[in-house]
Amino acid sequence: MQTVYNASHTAHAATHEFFRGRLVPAFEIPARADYILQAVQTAGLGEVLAPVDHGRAPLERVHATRYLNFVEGAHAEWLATGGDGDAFPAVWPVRSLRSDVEPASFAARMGLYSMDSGTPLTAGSWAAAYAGAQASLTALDLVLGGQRAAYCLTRPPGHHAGADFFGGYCFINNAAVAAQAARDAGLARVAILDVDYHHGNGTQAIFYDRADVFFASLHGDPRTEYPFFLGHADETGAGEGVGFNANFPLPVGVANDDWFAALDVALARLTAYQPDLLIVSLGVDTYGGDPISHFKLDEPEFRRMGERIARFGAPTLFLQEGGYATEAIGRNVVAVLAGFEGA
Ligand code: Q9C
Ligand code: ZN
Repeated sequence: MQTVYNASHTAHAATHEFFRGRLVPAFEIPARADYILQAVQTAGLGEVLAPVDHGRAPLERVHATRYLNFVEGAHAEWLATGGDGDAFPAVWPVRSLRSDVEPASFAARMGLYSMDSGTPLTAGSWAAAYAGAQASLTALDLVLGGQRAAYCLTRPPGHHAGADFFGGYCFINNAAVAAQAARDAGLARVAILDVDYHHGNGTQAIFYDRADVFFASLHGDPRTEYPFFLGHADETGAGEGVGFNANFPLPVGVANDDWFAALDVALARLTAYQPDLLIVSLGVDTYGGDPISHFKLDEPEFRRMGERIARFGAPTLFLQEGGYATEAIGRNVVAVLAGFEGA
């Protein structure tokens, strides 16, 4: 399997993030991608390619123009208005407050365009996220060109980012950009399988009222796990999209066979959908050793995951999402990809 590697990921390097109201050392760090790249190369998974620039138009197909403009210029604005280091939001337009009028204040716009304070906006966030979207589109091209599968190695991740907000370490929703690009290339039905520990709220929201992109997600129950405010089982789609969204919230502590039982149910739903392409939001924060997540998947289960996804039988695009057990992340990601290849 070929890997498209976003080498510009290093531009996004936060030292700290807010976690449960405290400033702590950042979890979503450049070393994550370095470990994965090393594991891809050590395993001889296949060629490693650079992203090809597809421009901004594919991003505009899923994100609001005013949001993209904001993220692109945000750090410079932060510095120009007296900030230093990384920027964090601190105020949000919650219920009863207006989000239709864009405020002039930079602090207010940080809140308008975000969902949490756990996502540092750094000097290189836009450059890294933009290049990551391009890497996703390049990996999609490989699959559209006839490859059985391709892997996009990038950070920051994407699945929490909505049409007009960042959060959960995410700025541009790579899975959504790729799914929309696949639709625009003529594929009739695209399925997104999100196996990251956290619910992919951004991806779900972007396609919630559409039948042409099916979103299925296995994740920690939002009653106790981030992102808390979306990801329940009764979210089944809206309008034309009713029946094309499937959430499988699982309790803290879920391990191997229980997780795979839920995967079987999710894949059965997608089998009935008969997608032309499967996009996997590949977070490996389901690993038992993950420092911020609470499932208990053992290392051998990641190979099993790849084998099971291969048996689904669709052309498959793997996109990197979470996974914070930094030293294990490379082994776990490559186990999924090698399992897929070997099946
Ligand atoms: N007190 C991904 O795995 N943690 N994002 C927030 C709240 C955010 C994870 C903690 C975790 C985001 C892509
Ligand atoms: Zn996650």
